Amino acid sequence: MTFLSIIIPFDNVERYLKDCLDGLAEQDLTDAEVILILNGNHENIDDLLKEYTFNIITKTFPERIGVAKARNEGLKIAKGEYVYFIDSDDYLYYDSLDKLVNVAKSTHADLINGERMATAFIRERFEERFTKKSREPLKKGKLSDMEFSMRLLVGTKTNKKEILSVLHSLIRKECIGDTLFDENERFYSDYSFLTSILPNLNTFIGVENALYAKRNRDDPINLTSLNQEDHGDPFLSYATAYRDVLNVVNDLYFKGHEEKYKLLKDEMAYTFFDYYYKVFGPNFLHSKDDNWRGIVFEIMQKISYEFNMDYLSFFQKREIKAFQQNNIKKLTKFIKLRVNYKKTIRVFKSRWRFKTFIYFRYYNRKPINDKQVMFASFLGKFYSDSPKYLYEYLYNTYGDELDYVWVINDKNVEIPGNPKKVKRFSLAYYKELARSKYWVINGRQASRLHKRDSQKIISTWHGTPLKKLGLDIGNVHTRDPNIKKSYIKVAKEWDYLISPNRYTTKVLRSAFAYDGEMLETGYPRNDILYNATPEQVQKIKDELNLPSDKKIVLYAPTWRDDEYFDAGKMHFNLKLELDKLQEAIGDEYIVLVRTHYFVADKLDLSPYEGFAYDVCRYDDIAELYLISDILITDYSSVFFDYANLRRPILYYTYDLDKYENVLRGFYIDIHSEVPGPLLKTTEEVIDAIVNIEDLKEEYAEKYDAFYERFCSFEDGNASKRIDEAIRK
Ligand code: C2G
Repeated sequence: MTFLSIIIPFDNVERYLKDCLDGLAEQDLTDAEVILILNGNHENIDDLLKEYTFNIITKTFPERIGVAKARNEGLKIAKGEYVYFIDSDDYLYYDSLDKLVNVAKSTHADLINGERMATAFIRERFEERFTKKSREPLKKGKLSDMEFSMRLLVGTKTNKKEILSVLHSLIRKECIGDTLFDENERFYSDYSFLTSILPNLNTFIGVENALYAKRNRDDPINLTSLNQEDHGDPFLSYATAYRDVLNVVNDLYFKGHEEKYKLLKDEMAYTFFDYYYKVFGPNFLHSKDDNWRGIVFEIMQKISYEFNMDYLSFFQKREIKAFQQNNIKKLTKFIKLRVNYKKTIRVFKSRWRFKTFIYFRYYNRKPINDKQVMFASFLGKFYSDSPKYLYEYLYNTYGDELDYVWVINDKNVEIPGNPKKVKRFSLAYYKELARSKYWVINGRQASRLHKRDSQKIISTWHGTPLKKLGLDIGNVHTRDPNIKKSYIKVAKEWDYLISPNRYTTKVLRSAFAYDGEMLETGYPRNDILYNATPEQVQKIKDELNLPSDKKIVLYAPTWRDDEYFDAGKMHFNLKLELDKLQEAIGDEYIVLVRTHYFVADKLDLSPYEGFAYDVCRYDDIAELYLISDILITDYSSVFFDYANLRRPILYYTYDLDKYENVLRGFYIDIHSEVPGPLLKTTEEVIDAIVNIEDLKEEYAEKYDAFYERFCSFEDGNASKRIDEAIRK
């Protein structure tokens, strides 16, 4: 006998479905059937399904039939005593479904449900969000079973806009009868379905700590979910749907079952009010569209009579009364008062908010200096990369005709020409940012900044991508699950994006959804690789106090998305065994170790004095390329630049499988297309260095092809070409 039928409509994104099925696999599904409705063409799904041992029944529709019809198809074949709906992009956490099933088996209640939480994290990372932001109880004090269940039915704490949801509820099949979802309703079919079966449901139980993760998709451009789709005016559509549901509930209310409907109405009103108060109120204030304001005022006015005023505070009551008194002026005054009060408190509580406030309200209203260019490289950590070389070109060409500002956190760093130096996120930084006609940056600007219309952003980016980037990454393993959205938002503000080769042009367009102007000029940071004189190279060595009788190996690995202390602060485990290396090649070579600029750990290389040198804080890696004879890297973009020198490159890829298949994935086939060997152990690295001449020969042909594809735009004049293109 099947106890439970789990119905999953699957539309797209296999990796989301994997999270969903992985969550189910952790539940006890011995007397359950999983009904997967494949909605649209999915060729490779069978391989994924083979990974699971529970009973999966699939039904395929080659065309996209929509969630409502997919669920109906599931209902038609469901044999379980209970039905459970889960969406294919959502997932369960711990034993949440087991908890519901246990209650169902012991009570046979009509509806048993748990809590839904919205999150952008992948399943593997959900715990961090959950444990970091420990949840407050939904309502203080003890709730009755029915009260708690109604509360869970109505809204997720993090997604107030949802009115009623069938997700994460075990519903007795008998109570559903022949009721189906309305297939003409694209967004709100849950509402009519639930209100239709409500009269048949008498016993409700809400279960604590049974969590269901409602996924906020991480890429709103390519993978929009129904929830994230444009519903037209969000408040209007929400308020209209709310009013419709309310009408149905009111109707039922007067036909009996007072307790049930009163509780439901109160819960709905409570969530609706919360949305009104937090999101809609401020929008109402700031909208410039009086017509819209009039329409929504009217809708809110009707709804305002339904609120249970007992739940509201003194200030909240004032606003609702203003609706009831049809007094839009009074309402606007009240909203203004509370919004401004809240803003002021927030601004004075946090330093960065205060500075941002000054930036927008004061600096951004002053005139722009048309001659001013502001440069920043790697978050103000270094004087380096393409911004450095573009700056030097402009300074040498135009001298004092332009005004220059450098964002540099260590003001002792020497910069030729004495530009104004500001520390990132200092008040002076905001002031100069607001005045500068051009911002030259090599990464993402902070998403809270907004350039003015006449300001121009020249984004040089910082490397030919090997590892997948931005929207092209599958699951995001970093600390920030919303990183994809931030990529899109930030790239929209760029006016020029610099590309070193055709391949990068294509990648950057897709990774950032960028459709602005692309300058395929080569990288300013590589100009020096063509222009440096032997004297300049010797000077770099001398300044670093390196022995002149040894050859130099530069070890420059990248960072790992899943090794972090906090956002942007990464760990690095040095896996290259320097003792072995020193013993084997120490007579002939020294090693420069340079971790990625995200890495926060400090290296202790003191045991290898005279052999290994810490160059992590050295500003410009291009200068390190120039002095080194061999590069060892892994998945870092450094090898694309280094290849301009046509010197040997070794890949120390000890964690290749994980990096390639779990963390990122690559754009090119690292196994066949890179111009050097992939090495897994220190011994292999030693062997490669000892036999470097043979390797050079072995890789000569591949190196030529690689150079042609990735370096052929470079000739030492990229900065000049950028200047010309922008001046034009
Ligand atoms: N870099 C460095 N030292 C390292 C690694 C990187 O100075 N040990 C610098 C190089 O200039 C490199 C740039 O930082 O080109 C970007 O580093 P990647 O390791 O490629 O990693 P990431 O910052 O994630 O950028 O399109 C490029 C990608 O965005 C990768």
